[in-house]
Amino acid sequence: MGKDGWYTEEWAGQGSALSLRLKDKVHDEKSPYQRIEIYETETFGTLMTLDGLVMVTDRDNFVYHEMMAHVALFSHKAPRRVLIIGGGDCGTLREVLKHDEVEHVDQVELDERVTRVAERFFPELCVANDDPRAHLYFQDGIQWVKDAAPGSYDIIIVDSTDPVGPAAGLFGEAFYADCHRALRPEGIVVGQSESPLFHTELIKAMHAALRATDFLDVATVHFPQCTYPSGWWSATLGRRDATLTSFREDDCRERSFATRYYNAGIHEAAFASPEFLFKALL
Ligand code: AG3
Repeated sequence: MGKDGWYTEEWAGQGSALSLRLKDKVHDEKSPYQRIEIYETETFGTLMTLDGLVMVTDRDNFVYHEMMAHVALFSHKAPRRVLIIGGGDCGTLREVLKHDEVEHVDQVELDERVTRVAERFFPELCVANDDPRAHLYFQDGIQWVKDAAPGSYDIIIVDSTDPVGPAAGLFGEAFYADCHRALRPEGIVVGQSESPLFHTELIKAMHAALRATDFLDVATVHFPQCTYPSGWWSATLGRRDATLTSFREDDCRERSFATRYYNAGIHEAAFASPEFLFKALL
């Protein structure tokens, strides 16, 4: 907490930053993996940071979590078995479990403390943690996918931090090759892929790595995320054996659960590529 009562995340090399006005710092710990801090902000509710980077605020996390879950799940004709790598705050898990056809979810988060802290300070993100379909493991997700039996999952969601430190391996070819093997035919891997504006090269590299590991179709979806670098965020999907151009539109329109950002119109619109990115990905 800065002396001036603001929390600021500076965006290295981008000459810009995000600041949120704070009411209070309510938690600060060093886990074996990282520093976990919780603040009460004036207008964004509770804020969680990991090693000083914004992960979740009450006010805008719904956009990210809905896009990480529903785009992939409605793109698949029968998503039954889902793997979430990371996702310790459990917001993505909550969205995945809204789908009645999902029978089994493994969530593999490296740092158990992130989940315990989320249970205390973001209880609404953790409401589904006791769902009998949810299985929480606290270990290395890269190793988990390496060890997974071929064809274990329909969907793999990589809800990670930035591609530095332990998360770096979640953006590369070796990891995607393991995902390809762990997925059933027509399975989908989706990973958070940073800012289209600030991290174009990363998105380019993810597309190349997914294609190099035999994913038939690769696409990036876009959404606003006002507390992440540049305020504009993305997720990149790779699909085995099928394209990403259609989705279960009727099921999506008639879904039995509430969303606040995602709907059928957003699903279609989110795949539209800005011209600079389209050119970068040619
Ligand atoms: N996923 C974090 C995206 C990275 C944010 N980067 C940053 N603030 N520099 C967050 C986990 C949400 N479940």
